[in-house]
Formats: sequence, C-alpha cells, structure tokens
Amino acid sequence: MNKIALITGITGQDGAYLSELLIKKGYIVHGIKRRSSLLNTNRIDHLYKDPNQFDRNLVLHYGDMTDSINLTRIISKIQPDEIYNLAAQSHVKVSFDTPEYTANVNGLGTLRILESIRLLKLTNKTRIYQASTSELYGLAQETPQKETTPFYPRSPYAASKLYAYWITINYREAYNMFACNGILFNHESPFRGETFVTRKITQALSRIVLGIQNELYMGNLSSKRDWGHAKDYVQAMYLILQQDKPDDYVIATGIATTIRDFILKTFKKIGINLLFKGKGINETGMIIDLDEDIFITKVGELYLDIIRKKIGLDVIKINSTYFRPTEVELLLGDATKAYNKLLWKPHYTLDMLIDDMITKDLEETKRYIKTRHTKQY
Ligand code: NAP
Ligand code: F7E
Repeated sequence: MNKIALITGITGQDGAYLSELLIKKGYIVHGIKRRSSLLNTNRIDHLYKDPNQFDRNLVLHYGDMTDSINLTRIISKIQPDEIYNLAAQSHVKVSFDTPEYTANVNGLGTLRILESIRLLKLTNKTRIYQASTSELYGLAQETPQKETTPFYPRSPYAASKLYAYWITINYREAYNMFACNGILFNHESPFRGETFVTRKITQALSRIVLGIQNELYMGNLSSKRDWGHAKDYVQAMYLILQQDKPDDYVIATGIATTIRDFILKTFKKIGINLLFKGKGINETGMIIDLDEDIFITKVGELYLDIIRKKIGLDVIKINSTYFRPTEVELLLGDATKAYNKLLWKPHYTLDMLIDDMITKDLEETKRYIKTRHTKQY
C-alpha cells in the first residue's frame, strides 16, 4: 500500500520539493491549493498528471487555511498517514502590513489542522509536521541557536509561528499525537519566491547583466542568515516524521553570511567584482572590475558589451522601504540534534546554492527576453 501524504502549501517552494521527494518514495501526494485568478502551479507542473488518469500520484484539492470546514472535509476524505503543514503567509516584511491575516493563516491555520485530526479520530494514524522557523529566535538570546534556545519573536510572522509551534506541542502532549516541529533556518533555491532576499539578488543580477535592469534596491545589508538549499531541508521534514517518537528539531547549516557578502559572492560567480562604500541609506555597490573569461563562460560573449558599460557604475543602492520595523540581525543554527538523531546533513554548500540559483535565473531571463521580443499580439 502506498503511504498517503497531505501537503498544505504545495504550490510553494518547499511544497514543490517535498512533493517530488515523497512521490519518488512511492507516496500518493495530495496537496491543498488556494483559488487564484491564475493557475499558480508552475513549481509542480512537472509532477502533475491529468485528473482523468487513474494512476495519479499527485492530487490537488482547492482549499484554504482560513476555512476549517474545507480542511476537515479534505482530511476526512484523504485519511492521510502524514500531513506536512507548510502553508503560510511566509513573508516577514509583508506580515507587518497584514498582521491579522498572517495570524489567521499561520497560527489558527495550524490549530485548524490539529483540531481536524482530533475531531476525525485520526490521532493514532496521522503524523503531523509543522513548518516552524528560525524567526522564532528573533532577537537571539544565544548564538548559535538550538532547540533549547529561548524564543524572542520580532515580527507578526514570528509571533504567529510561535503560536503554531506551541499548539503543535500542546496537541502532542494533550492527545498523544505524533506532531513535530521542524525549526528550519532560511532555505533557498531557484524556486524561492522573487521577493525573498536571495532570489531577489540572483534574479536582479541576471537582469542587470542581460541588460533589462539597471539597479538593485535593497534594505538592511548587515543582517546575517544561515542559508541552506530547500532540497536538503525537505529531506529533514520527511525524516522527522519517520522517527519512533515525535520531537522538535533545528535544521541549519551552521554558517551565517551577511546579505552584503551574499551579493558580493553572487556577482563574483559570474566574474563581476563589486565595491561597497558609504553607510546606511547612502551605501552603494559599484562594479569595479570584470573577469571577462568567467563572464563569457557563465553568461555568454553576446552580453559582454552590456556589462563593460556598467564598470564604474553603482548597481546596488539602498531604499528604506525594505527596512523592517524590527529586524532580526543574526540567525545561526546548531543542528547537532538532527545530525545525531535523524542522521541528516546538508549536501549543498552556499556556493553550490548560489550556482544553482544563478544558472536557473540566467536561463529564465534569457527565455523571457527571447519571448518578449518574438511574441505577437
Ligand atoms: P512559500 O514559498 O511562501 O509557500 C507558501 C505556501 O503556502 C504557498 O503554497 C501558498 O500558496 C500557501 N498559502 C499561503 N496562504 C495560504 C492560505 N491562506 N491557504 C492555503 N495555502 C496558503 O513558503 P516556503 O518557503 O515554501 O515555506 C514553507 C513553510 O515553511 C512556510 O510555512 C514558511 O513559513 C516555513 N518556513 C520557511 C523557511 C524558508 O526559509 N523557506 C524557513 C522556515 C520556515 P500560493 O502559492 O497560492 O501563494
Ligand atoms: O530576508 C534582509 C532582511 O525576506 C532576509 C522566510 O522564508 O526565512 C525567511 O525570512 C534578510 C532580512 O527572509 C532586503 O531585512 C535586505 O534581514 O529573505 P528574507 P527572512 O525575513 O529571513 C525565515 C526562516 C522564514 O521562516 C520566513 O518564512 O535580508 N534584506 N534587503 C532584505 N530582505 C528582502 N526580502 N528584500 C530586500 O530587499
């Protein structure tokens, strides 16, 4: 018998990688997708099969984390062995603009899933993974952060996830449910949403070197993040639900990098050297020189003239719109427990992650330019 998994947030970055992983492992994967005016299934289109086929291993259901009845109906119909609760309003900056909605989806949404399981008497059958986050550490009380580090949330997003974290533990203790928190540090990939900092940088880099963007406006360049690859992190989610006992785990690489250094590394990958000067809102990043051999190999000779003309120009600037009312300055994780108990270790280094993201963004931008010039309406 194939195991049955339900993934909320299946159309997101992690939902896509996790679906791929579980399907490879022989699962029938069900996903909850909210209604939108465009289809929005780009990240899972390669896994999707025509609903008229009988041997489907990926099934989508319309639903929403704010709709308890809908969630209960789907869970009742599917009777899942495992639920991965990944759906969330996941953008920290946006949570300051939509605090109530963020609390509803991320906090109460988690409660709705847990309560459905209880109501449907599936507590002995269904295991639950809750997508908890390093944002819980916020104003970090110790470094590196591990499972025992006290939390200090610094945004409506983090506060909503704090509720979700504790309600998951409460249902585990009160009703003996197999409910676990993965406290995942930042993880990125070519599938990362375009407004998160790493993807914003790799996408802007491709647009700048291919000649369709002049500058990249950024927020706080000094904060540090512990970045891994989403492909590695979904492996950890799966492992967390395969253990004998439910528990909570930090998942991280143990290396933190500033946003500024991420930008420097990213540009350097394709032969561009930047120099940062100035402070605060007046800080800028200028192209100071170019390794043409690397540029030709990574981007192509065709684009050399475009980048030559940008030497000596500021391509990175600051816009205070991207500052947050309260910032999380440093996140650095200690995943020793996961290394020891789950035997989980990341395969991707930061360099490999950046390579993967730049390669895909250059391909995508070149495709975009080509279709933009040839499309006829
Ligand atoms: P993501 O790309 O933003 O995906 C979020 C998913 O949730 C999308 O499928 C989104 O649907 C769905 N969603 C949002 N609101 C919903 C609602 N009201 N009802 C149903 N679905 C809804 O996030 P991610 O990076 O894959 O992260 C997955 C989870 O891990 C999130 O809970 C996030 O908070 C958490 N997390 C992420 C990281 C990280 O670094 N990536 C680290 C720690 C924890 P649409 O496609 O329609 O928007
Ligand atoms: O910001 C700084 C920003 O939006 C990282 C989510 O997946 O990971 C993510 O949350 C840092 C912050 O991710 C820009 O101020 C500077 O210090 O990529 P981010 P995040 O806030 O760490 C955690 C673990 C989650 O759980 C969340 O769901 O980068 N930064 N300039 C900027 N950030 C953005 N987005 N845009 C800028 O222009």
